[in-house]
Amino acid sequence: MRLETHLTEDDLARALRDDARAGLTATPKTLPPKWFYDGRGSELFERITELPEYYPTRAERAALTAHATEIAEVTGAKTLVELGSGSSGKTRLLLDALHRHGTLGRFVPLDVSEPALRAAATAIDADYPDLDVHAIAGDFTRHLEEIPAGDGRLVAFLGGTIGNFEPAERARFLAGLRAVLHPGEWFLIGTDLVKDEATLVAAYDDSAGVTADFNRNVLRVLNRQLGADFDPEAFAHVAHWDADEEWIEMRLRAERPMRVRVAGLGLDVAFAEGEELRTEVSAKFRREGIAAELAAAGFEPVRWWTDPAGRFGVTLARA
Ligand code: AVJ
Repeated sequence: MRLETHLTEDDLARALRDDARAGLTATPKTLPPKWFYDGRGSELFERITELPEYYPTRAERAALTAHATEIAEVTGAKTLVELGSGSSGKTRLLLDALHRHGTLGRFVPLDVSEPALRAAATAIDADYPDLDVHAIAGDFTRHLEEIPAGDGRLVAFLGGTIGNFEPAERARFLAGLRAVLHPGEWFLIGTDLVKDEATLVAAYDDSAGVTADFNRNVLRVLNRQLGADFDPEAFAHVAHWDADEEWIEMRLRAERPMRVRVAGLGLDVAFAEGEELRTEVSAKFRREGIAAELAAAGFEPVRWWTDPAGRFGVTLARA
């Protein structure tokens, strides 16, 4: 197994400082969701995927379980690249199918959380002895060029993580990915689908409060990494469905007026009572919409599947 790091501590620290300064001085205030995922945040996310209300993980797994063999047959992939691989749970469905198909030689997980990446890559390396595991600690908005060269690559971007991008960023990301692939290589993309508001909001505001804890975790990350003095418990978790944008927004609402010192930025941030800090957008998709966005980026959508309940979509597209 090989683990290549494109994220130095310095790099990460600078990126967090830039994001925090820009987001906390903007109106309305925002923070990008990638900073949720320190060790504790990654664990909280794993717990989210097991919550009764959080259907996307199970729904995507159902779709992949039913269609992994077909994915292997259609693509005949030699290398599986996984962007934002996290714990790589669903990846095993693809690895198993490609392995049975007899074409697979290499697995390339890419993730911004090096501890999570190392754990997942080590486990897969042990369980698939004849697979070449080449892990990349990197940011899929910046390090797509670091994907090892080759042909017969299948890039998987699962979990609905593409929903964290706003439309313009999404177009940029898809075009950037298309540019590093050769014609005939493959892209497998998981997208959560538009559905009734109650189901969507419950998935982001579970009764056990795990998502609320996950949301507040970004404040703990800023406290630790930037010497900030946020009181996470003074912020209420908000999950809001924006029907025009067709995305869920997670926010943290200041329950009282606050002045927060961010020592590492030399910055004081004032919150009015009730003021909301946006911490995530999670866009929801429709079949025609994602197909059109893929086509605009130069991909040809060739297969579409959902789980039996039609909650989550998986598109296979050819570069
Ligand atoms: C990992 C980005 C797909 O948007 O559903 C889960 C993150 N946020 N609960 C999602 C998340 C709140 C998740 N993604």
